[in-house]
Amino acid sequence: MDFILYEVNGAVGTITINREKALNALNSQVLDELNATLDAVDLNTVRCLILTGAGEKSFVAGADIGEMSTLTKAEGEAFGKKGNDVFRKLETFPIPVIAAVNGFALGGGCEISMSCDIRICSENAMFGQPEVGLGITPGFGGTQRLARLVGAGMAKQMIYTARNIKADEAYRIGLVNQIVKAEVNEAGEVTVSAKDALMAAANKMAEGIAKQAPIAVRASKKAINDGLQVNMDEAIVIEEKLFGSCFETEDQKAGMGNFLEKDKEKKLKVVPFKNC
Ligand code: DAK
Repeated sequence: MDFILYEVNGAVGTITINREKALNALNSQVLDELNATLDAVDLNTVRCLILTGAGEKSFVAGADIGEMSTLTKAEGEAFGKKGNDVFRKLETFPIPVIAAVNGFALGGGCEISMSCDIRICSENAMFGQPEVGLGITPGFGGTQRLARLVGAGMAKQMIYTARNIKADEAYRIGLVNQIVKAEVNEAGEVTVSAKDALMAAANKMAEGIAKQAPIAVRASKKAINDGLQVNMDEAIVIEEKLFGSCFETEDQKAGMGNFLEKDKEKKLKVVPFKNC
């Protein structure tokens, strides 16, 4: 692969979009390689994914404007479908995906982060949907996912004005869950870079997820995702069915059994690694 790196550490897989010279902009090849990487994730061992961009400056600076500029209508539709298919694959991926946003997350970059379950970012992160300034609408689900995450009013303001927002504002409106700062010593020297601190925090969160009962985590993701698409009466039924399905797992028996036996040691050993 030219533009995607994939690394597995224990139960955590990290996908890095590696096109730093173009600020990790998404061209067709990046999308194809990302799609193939997701297909190749070994779900028997990997319990949580991290998605990030290479370097310190940019997560993903959007879809590749150079490639898009010459597209015909049919090619534009094909490009849009390619992006939407892989974004949807991320969103519905059986295990959680954490976007570790280092720097720019603009246009398609903001949109791909919103296809992930959780976003954490570095202090220098910048989010935005600048498409209307380029004469297009957000095309990789931005109008839909942004409105669902931060509410219609804030999404409309961001999209209509094409204004980029910094990490603190993204945090304030609920677009990101956490901002991670570089570590600095008393002399003011950076001891851990913003990117390294971000990846350490993303890994800590991913490992925390990977330690939980995997079927219950997957079922929770499905319940939230599917439930948000329907009304509350139907959503509760979705939750009931997924809740019920947990009672056929060894994790549920071991997890509750260990609690009742007050066996914390056993709980740690048994629950996380059964029934993946
Ligand atoms: N595409 C291609 N190349 C990009 C790029 C992008 N989105 N963003 C940056 N680059 C490239 C620059 O061209 C430059 O390349 P060289 O000139 O060195 O060869 C290199 O990355 C470094 O960029 P800058 O020199 O511009 O770096 P600065 O620090 O000065 O500025 C910046 C950083 C992020 C503010 C600036 O690069 C910028 O404004 N980039 C564009 C951001 C943007 O507008 N992103 C949204 C793109 S629109 C669709 C579905 C979805 C979409 C479209 C269609 N369909 C359904 C059909 C999605 C659209 C978008 O994402």
